[in-house]
Amino acid sequence: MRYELPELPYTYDAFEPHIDAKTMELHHGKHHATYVNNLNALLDQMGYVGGESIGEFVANVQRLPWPQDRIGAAKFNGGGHHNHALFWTVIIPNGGDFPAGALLAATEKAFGSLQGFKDAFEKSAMAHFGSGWTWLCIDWAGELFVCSTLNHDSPNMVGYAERLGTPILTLDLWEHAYYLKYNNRRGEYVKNFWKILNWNTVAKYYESATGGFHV
Ligand code: MN3
Repeated sequence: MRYELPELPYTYDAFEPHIDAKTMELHHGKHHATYVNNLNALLDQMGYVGGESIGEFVANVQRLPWPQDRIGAAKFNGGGHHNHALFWTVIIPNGGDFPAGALLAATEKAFGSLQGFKDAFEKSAMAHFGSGWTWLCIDWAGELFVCSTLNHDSPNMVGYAERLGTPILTLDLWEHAYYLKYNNRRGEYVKNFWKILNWNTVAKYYESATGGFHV
């Protein structure tokens, strides 16, 4: 079985006014769907027999015994599927509570405070040039770090990531994620992300990632 576009557990208008319904509809129904379709077509074309999770697929994409341009297409479309699939799970209507327990303690250890984390995340998102993603990850030593990646690269891509880590939170920085509503005002979009963030899910990812390093 090939990869599938995940169904969303909320409606397209669930994030108004922070993310508008039209953006959600195009983002999930067109952009994300296209990455899934392109990835599946590529796997068929290359006769790929896999079946691993999309996280495992992108982590090991460099090792595919394919021509470089095909690996590039797998990285782009596989990353597009992987990153969006994660993104949809870390947002929730009426979110914006705060981390608790082990995740809060780790956040304070790595960034000084919750506000320190938010500042670092916003700074990374604002400093990133062009399309990409901003991440909160956990590294091999269990330490949290923030980074941004280009296009659909992700921090779990062995051989591509500047600092390898397991992503537990991500924000889409592509203009298709915000341009209809925010135009060029990426900063406003990033600030409003805190209002729809699902910390409960991030905490679950944190607990699962600290059970052992896996990309
Ligand atoms: Mn997107």
